[in-house]
Amino acid sequence: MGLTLTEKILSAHLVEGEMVKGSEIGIRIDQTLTQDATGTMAYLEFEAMGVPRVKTERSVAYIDHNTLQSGFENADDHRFIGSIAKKHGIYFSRPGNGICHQVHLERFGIPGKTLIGSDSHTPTGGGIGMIAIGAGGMDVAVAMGGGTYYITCPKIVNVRLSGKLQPWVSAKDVILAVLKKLSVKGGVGKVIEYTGDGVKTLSVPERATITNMGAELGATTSIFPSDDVTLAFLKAQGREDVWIPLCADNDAEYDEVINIDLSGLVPLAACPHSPDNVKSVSEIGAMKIDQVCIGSCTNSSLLDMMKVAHILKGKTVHPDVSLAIAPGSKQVLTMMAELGLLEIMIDAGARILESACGPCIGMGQSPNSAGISLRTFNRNFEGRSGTKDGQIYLVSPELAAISAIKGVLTDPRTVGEMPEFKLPEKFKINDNMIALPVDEKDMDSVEILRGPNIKPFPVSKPMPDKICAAVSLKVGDNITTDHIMPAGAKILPLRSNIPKISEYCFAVCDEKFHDRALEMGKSVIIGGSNYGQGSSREHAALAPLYLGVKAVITKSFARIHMANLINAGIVPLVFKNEADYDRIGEGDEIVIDDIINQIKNGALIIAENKTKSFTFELIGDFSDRQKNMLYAGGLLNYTKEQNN
Ligand code: MIC
Ligand code: SF4
Repeated sequence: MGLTLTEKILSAHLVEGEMVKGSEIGIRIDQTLTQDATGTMAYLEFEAMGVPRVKTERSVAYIDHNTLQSGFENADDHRFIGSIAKKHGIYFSRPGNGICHQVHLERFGIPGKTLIGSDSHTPTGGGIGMIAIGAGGMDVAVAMGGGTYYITCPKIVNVRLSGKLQPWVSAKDVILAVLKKLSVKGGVGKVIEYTGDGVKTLSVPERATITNMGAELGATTSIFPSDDVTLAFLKAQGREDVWIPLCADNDAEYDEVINIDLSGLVPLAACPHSPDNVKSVSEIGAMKIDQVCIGSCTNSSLLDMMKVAHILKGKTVHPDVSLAIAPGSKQVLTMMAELGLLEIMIDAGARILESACGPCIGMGQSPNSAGISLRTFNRNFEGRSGTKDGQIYLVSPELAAISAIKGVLTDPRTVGEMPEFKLPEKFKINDNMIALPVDEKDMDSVEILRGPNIKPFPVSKPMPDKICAAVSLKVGDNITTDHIMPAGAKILPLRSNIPKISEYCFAVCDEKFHDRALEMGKSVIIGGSNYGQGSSREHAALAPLYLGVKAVITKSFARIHMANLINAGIVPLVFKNEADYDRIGEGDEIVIDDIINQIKNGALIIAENKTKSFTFELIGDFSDRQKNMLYAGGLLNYTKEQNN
């Protein structure tokens, strides 16, 4: 039997376990990336490991999230990350150079390599045939130190593409169609592998849009083959030497197959407040809009900007609409200037933002009250835009641009004939904003620059014999890390200060949670299904840790968040019978006796609701490594134990 592309790359990097689906495997990591909102913690953790020099083939630290500097905090964190990078062998992409995933694709990604990043949209690299996975900062720190990265050996879903996209229908519509089919939890434990004749009709930026937003499926990652289209892209980046051809064998077997005829797709939009709440533009109708934002790691490539400029040319943004555009990288922005696209956009009245995440993470451009905002981004969780009742629709750049002109949601197919948008044969290459690290022999000369905002991370204790704690919070299904640990302009600057940032923990769901949890001293959280979906931010585990949360009991977990909880030493447990969820209320006292042995035995874990006098069963589906981490009280303690 032949192999899938995923299996080929994973088995070439396998260092522990066997390629048995559902079991834990350890893989070697070739490249890592961090961004600034998760980076400070990741580098503090890397420092704590005492490894002088990163052991990966390439590690890059990007500054792209916390670019709104309304106080000293973000700038201090940038300096800290820059100095750590310089000392320990990490390339440093300076603020202004662009969004990590866009820049990494352009300048560093290599087909067939493994990449983990402390950001959930790291799978963007799958657009050029990498196994690129989002992870918690601690896992990235370990990988930088040469450690193994562990995942559940994934099931592989084959999305077979046939046909060709109709004019003005976009790669964004492909991933929205997949989200509609699979939902935000449909990808958990799976890799989405794209094959079929339709693949060759998609350019690398289009493929990257699809793999990027595959994160919203909860998938481990998504991947495209590396073919002539990949070669042309790498050649245009002056990096053809890193290209290798890669694809699945013809007789590869998949766990699931989904057929998509690209020719049959129509413009789509993800409606508030979930990326899988997908409707066609005609279903939604000509809705009046207030704002349009174009950019983010999903749709900020030069190709996207070419399409947008074509639509905006000679027009003016509708008087009732604000249009903001954030190009994905310095390379994209310079080429936009060179090709005259920037002038067209400025002429049309677009508000040009710096090459960074910007409004995608609530760093400015929050919409008006109850405002309807069309965004080319990947997440529309409630409140993420910074306006609690903002109504965010996720759409393609084509749809966003034409709607900005018309003032209402408009089908881009009404624009008229679509010219052929060809990517240039050579991109403008200037890596002057990527600072190189010093040689190892000179590392002592580099001083680490630490600002007062950087506080040590909370230390967890080894697992107690018994968990006996009351429920401090009960939440429903699909709770995102934006609920658990919100981002945005006000809170993001506190990413290096866990005591302070924890004041906002779960504030979206219950403003009193922080005070209550602190007062209780120790507690348990009850959640619904797909708990912790969304970002990779380990702050969504570190803040609860700081607030004394000992266990989180849910109907199911999202992958990265579950790993982050274990890394933090918080026990993630799943109801055997989902009906038990309804029988537990806030304030109920939960007791799990002899928890270490119960976990060790690997069978069902018996817990008791002391307040309501009943017992219930929980699943603790952990590998031996995860069990040991939990006993030790998290990954850092475990690593220290191992080193001793
Ligand atoms: C996001 O898109 O939610 C973020 C902000 O990029 C996060 C990382 C973070 O919270 O810092 C992600 O996707 O992992
Ligand atoms: Fe940045 Fe948004 Fe992409 Fe996250 S999803 S990396 S915030 S652009």
